[in-house]
Amino acid sequence: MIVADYVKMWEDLGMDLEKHDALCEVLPMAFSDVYLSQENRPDNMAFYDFVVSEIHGVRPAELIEHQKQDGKVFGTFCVYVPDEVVFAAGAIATGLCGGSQFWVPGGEKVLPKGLCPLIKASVGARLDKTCPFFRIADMFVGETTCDGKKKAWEILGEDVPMHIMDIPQMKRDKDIVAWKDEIASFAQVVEEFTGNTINAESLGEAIELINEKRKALARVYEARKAAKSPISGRDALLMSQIAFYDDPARCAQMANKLADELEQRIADGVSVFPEGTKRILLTGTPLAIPNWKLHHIIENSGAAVVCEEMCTGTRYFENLVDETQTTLEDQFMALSERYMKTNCACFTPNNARIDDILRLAKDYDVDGVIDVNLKFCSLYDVEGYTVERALKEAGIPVLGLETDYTDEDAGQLKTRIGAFIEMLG
Ligand code: BJ8
Repeated sequence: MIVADYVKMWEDLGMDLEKHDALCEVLPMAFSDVYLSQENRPDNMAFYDFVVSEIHGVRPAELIEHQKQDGKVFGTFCVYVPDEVVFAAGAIATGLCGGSQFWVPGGEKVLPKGLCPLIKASVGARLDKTCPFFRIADMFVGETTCDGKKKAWEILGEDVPMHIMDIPQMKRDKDIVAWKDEIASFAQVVEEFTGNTINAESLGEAIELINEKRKALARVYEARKAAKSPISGRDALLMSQIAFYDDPARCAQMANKLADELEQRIADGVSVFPEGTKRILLTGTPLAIPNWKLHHIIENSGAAVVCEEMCTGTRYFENLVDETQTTLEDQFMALSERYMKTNCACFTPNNARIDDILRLAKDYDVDGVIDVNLKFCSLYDVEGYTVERALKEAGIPVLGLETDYTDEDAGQLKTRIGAFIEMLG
């Protein structure tokens, strides 16, 4: 990791350098273990390797440069928050979900231990001053998706300007309208905070920008459907994770380059896995960077992760926003319609997620599904019952797992995953 040039920047951000050094020491080791040990990786993964090697340097420096030009940065935690509105006001949106155990103890200083690690890590990253992204964001945008997040925002809101979006819990017509109104209110907040006006033209451009990113990510996923996998699950996950905070135009460009290479690999019959490798669909709670634990274990156990029905996966890019609307009101509605097609367990009923999982299992021709739950996420935990029942009824082998960010359960996970893969034949 090249850190020297960034120390001054981190100091200026008020970061705890000593603690941050500890993170900088472990991350490259973990990355090299999970990623650089792989063989025959696509050449275009070099970009993503570079981003990780300077994870707290390059993009934070760009965001700070944007702020120097009077631009604002909004930090978000959920795929329902419409980035389009932020970019339409000349601001930048960046994902902030924490995916490392390193930040969890910091979160546990103010939150109960029995809470999902994603929330604890996100709060800890801010309060412990060990992540530049959490220092840079001028405003945090929370949502009322789950109880843990909803209450954690109250604590984070004491430390940083916070706007909360009130997300409906059902998807009736009136809920789609309510989310449209919530998006319109968010647009007002963004306008006031940035001092910039959002009009139909700027919002239309932002809608196209984010749609292009979705299409590029979708191309990479499309390539993963090939019988000979041109990319490992780990590498595809890394692309998805980085997409949350990279510049959207560059994200689309790099994902398209990667997709070009993968399509060529498919044409040439190149695979990163031996013939007959079992294909796994992962479904469940998101895997925020640098949470690579399950992919690493699954792929080291002789199977391939070919798709993730997760927010760090298909939920992030499936469905485009209608680009044909020409008034703000209609564009807000188009945004609401697209975002409400995403199927998170925070909604009830959530049958469409079951349909998604069955569809993806078929499209990606999987041999089995691993349903993953982050410890203490009761939404996905309860929904696991319906997910696993539907898969069994469809004759698709399924393994339900619960885990967190520690390595404490790695041995047990290896045993269970190994047995599951063996059972696939
Ligand atoms: S759309 S999955 S990003 S809410 S934080 S719900 S894991 S207990 S992250 Fe999420 Fe939006 Fe839904 Fe996706 Fe559970 Fe943890 Fe809550 Fe979580």
